[in-house]
Amino acid sequence: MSRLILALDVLEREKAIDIAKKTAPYLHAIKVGWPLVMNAGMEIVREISQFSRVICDFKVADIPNTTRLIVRSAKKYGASGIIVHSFVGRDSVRAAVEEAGEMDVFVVTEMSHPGALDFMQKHAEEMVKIARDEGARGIIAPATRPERLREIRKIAGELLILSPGVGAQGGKARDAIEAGADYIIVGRSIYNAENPALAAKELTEEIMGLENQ
Ligand code: OMP
Repeated sequence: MSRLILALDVLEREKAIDIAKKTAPYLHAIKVGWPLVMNAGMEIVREISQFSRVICDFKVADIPNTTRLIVRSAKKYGASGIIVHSFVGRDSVRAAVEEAGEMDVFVVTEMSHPGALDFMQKHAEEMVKIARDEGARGIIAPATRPERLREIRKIAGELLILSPGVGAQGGKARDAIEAGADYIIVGRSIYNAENPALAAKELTEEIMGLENQ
């Protein structure tokens, strides 16, 4: 079973469908966010969900009522998961989890880019706690800082850890998996590759190889 999630941040519908179809056999899920939805429309979520799990990366950061409306809409289009922020507070995360029902809610903690050190890193542990307390399915934590990933893993309990930052941002799949990530999120290194299916296949095999060591 693959532990790779493709971040499909391309802007054209046809390109997105083509890459999604070719890479899907090697993926756990496809993450669709604002860049694609703003160009191809929400129908793209329904289309891709015909052959892959789709996680809607909307990084929802709003009051509980608006959060509910966004989660309900993502569900209507067939998403299997949605990503929300927790710095807005536990009531918003709770609203997302309640509205999601069967759909998975993933909570952003410390992000993978350098700017995460300005604010998010200082509060990452509290964000993990909110995700745990409010019954989220998992969290997002940085492959670019395996040492932080390891700390976050210690307090994450049953939460799944989805880890972006492998490849273009400099993180390594091996380091993230060894630090406790359950899934790796990869965008540019796959969708910009000459052969995205091959890139996805190789990464998935690399991760599977780590499990067998
Ligand atoms: P690449 O850097 O191209 O591999 O893409 C990474 C993907 O993960 C993008 O869709 C980012 O928006 C997303 N991401 C991060 O890079 N860092 C984070 O801390 C959180 C996310 C995310 O929530 O998916």
